Amino acid sequence: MRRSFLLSACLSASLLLSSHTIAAQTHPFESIPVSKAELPENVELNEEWVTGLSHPWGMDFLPDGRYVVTERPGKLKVIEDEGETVSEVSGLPPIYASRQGGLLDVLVHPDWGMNGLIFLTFSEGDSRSNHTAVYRAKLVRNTEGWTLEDGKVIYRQTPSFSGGLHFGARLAMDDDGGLYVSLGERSNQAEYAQNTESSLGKILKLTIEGQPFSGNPYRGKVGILPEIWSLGHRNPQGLEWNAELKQLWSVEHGPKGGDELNLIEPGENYGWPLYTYGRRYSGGKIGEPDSPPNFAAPSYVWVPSLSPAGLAWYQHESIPAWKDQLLIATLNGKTLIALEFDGKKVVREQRYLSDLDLRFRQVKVGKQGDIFLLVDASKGKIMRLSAKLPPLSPAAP
Ligand SMILES: [Ca+2]
Repeated sequence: MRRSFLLSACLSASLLLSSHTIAAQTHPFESIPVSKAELPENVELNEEWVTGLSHPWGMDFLPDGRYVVTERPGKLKVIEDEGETVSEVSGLPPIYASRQGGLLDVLVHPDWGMNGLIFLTFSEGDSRSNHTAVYRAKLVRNTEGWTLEDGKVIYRQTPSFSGGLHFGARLAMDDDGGLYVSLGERSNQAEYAQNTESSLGKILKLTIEGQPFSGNPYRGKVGILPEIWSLGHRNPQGLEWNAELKQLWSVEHGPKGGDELNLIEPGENYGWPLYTYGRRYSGGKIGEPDSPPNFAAPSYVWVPSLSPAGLAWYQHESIPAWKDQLLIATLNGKTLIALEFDGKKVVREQRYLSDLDLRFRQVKVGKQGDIFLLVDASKGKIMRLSAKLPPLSPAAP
């Protein structure tokens, strides 16, 4: 469905609705069982696969068995030799690293072996005016080491402003080569999530040149940015294209008691700040909990909030307990969540690794089914979960 909402209409709608009250602790997902769980029996945890990272934020895989990882203060690193060697990449653009901003996500183009392309999101500007930017460059290794070449900003979020919060910004790519970017609404600019002439609080679909993708739902519509894929987001920090299901999934930091999992459909409005579970962190009311039919309701909601910041589908055979489940990294929740589905409906939530007392920024699943967990701390690290090798079978008599 294709819809647009003018800012003024949205503001008056929210004023009209503000006299209603909501019960902050009730939501339609309360009956879904939630439990703490031990790691599946065949899973081995390496708590210190790569250490010495400062606030690792995003990670992706190079096709040759290497890895790239971002550190929010502004460094990009290549991991080689299965975690033994970590090298800094030179040639990054100027990054405004302050509060929640800095170097954020990284995505390796599937044809990296041929075109060398990677994409980065980062906060650009200064304390007076800043925004999320999408950067494209070639990641190459020359005689000096790893470096970025031919780099350029291919997209800038608008409007730029003076905050330090809710930059987003994850990257994902679908089978058509469409580049999705999840962008936050910059916190106290919540109404911009409904403003179709701004890219605050939106998920975009771009070409690798940063232009609106050809099949986008709002192309050719007056008063709507053609790069918008979906709108009404607060701070979506998890985004993944599921190539098997042909679905785009996102988690976003909601208000207090309103973190959401969303199945992202083109042209849908996910409601923020008009329709949301939860309340302001200051305690005040925001929107209505129940979405009317022309808004997309979340697939799942966490009450209380856990700050979901990254997600990855597990579709490998090597850890059967998690097959076809959605893994979610949480910051304040300090847990790795596995959601079990019946079709598109969540039917069970299990929470792992809670006893470690660590903030998890991102979870990634490698091509062999290994799981990488980015631990958010100034002395941060990447943990690795792998299926244990089967015991050697006894020699035949
Ligand atoms: Ca929502």
